[in-house]
Amino acid sequence: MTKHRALITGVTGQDGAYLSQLLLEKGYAVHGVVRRSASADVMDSRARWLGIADQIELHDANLTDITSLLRVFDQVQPTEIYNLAAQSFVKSSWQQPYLTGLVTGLGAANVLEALRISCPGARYYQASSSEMYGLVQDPIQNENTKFYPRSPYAAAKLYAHWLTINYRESFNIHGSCGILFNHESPLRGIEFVTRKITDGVARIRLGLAKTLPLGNLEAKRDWGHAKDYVKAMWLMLQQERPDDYVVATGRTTSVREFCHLAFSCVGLKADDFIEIDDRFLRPAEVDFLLGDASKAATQLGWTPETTLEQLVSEMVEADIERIERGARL
Ligand code: NAP
Ligand code: G4F
Repeated sequence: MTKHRALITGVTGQDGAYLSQLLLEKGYAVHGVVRRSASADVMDSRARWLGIADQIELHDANLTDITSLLRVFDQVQPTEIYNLAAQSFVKSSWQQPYLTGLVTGLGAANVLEALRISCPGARYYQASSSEMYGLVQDPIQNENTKFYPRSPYAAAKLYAHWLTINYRESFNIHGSCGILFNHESPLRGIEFVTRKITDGVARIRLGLAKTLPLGNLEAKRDWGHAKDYVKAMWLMLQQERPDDYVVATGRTTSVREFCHLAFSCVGLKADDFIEIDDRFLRPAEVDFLLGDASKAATQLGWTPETTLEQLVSEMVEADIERIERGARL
């Protein structure tokens, strides 16, 4: 058996794809949990985009079904478990609060229980979120900043976050939480604002759309590149002691400024195309996020490598190429 066996829940998502790529490069056997879907043809589209689909072993399970997790954990006997699966779209969490609590919150309880029963020595990563800071209580958020969740998603993430800390203290598991600020890439889901913008810019540039409808342009986020952020996840599990870390760039940018950057990549002016559409506003908003990742820098040796300008231009270029090729994703 290969020494390092990683099991990733949420392997079909943005971070699951980049984390798989990183772990394969490091010589891991990579296993992923996938939930059964009628759209099996698009299930591993991100891994295919990265050219690694045939190197990941997929297992049929669901975070809401602990028996399915136990079966997979028993079979794989992972040395590291990365719990990335979630209903991760904040806006949907008001439409589906129960489902969000079940998957994003209680799903983590199922994963932790399966770990405790089946492979208690495995190291565990919990995908916590800067969304938990919500109505921010400090101008720059670090590991000591108080949480103030502003969505059903954030409340569910907070449950999973504290449960991981509780399992660390109760059962001595090696469980770490990465409080990751927003991270994006060409593999980002199309519903999130950055990808919606870069896809919209590409469509307008290619003459396929005339406008870009958006919600709150004044919200500010600390945006980094997903490829950089999965390195921090791995580093957390290589530490002797489990702990919790903020992962962020230390730069905050408004949605409006992101639009300006993206449109300027193709020589256009954002103000000529943006339309405000109330359907994209939220019942409660997280107005401002800005992370202080100095603990990750000092203890993990992690710093972000990609600038916002590089991220935006990579995303715009990828969307133009994707549309020109007629590719799905
Ligand atoms: P994502 O692209 O939305 O991926 C979510 C993954 O969870 C998908 O693989 C999805 O599978 C899977 N999933 C959903 N419900 C499931 C269930 N019931 N059982 C099993 N799998 C299920 O998310 P991401 O951007 O990669 O983020 C990874 C994790 O980090 C998430 O937990 C997210 O909440 C958290 N996070 C993300 C950010 C960010 O900025 N990206 C920041 C902080 C924290 P399907 O393909 O079948 O839908
Ligand atoms: O891209 P978003 O949907 O991401 P959000 O809500 O910050 O959540 C993401 O980051 C979290 C980390 O802080 C993760 F935990 C979570 O899983 C997810 O990955 O929205 C960003 C901002 C919001 O303020 C939103 O109101 O953009 C604003 N926005 C403005 N117009 C829009 C739109 N968001 C979306 N999705 N679509 C719009 O048209």
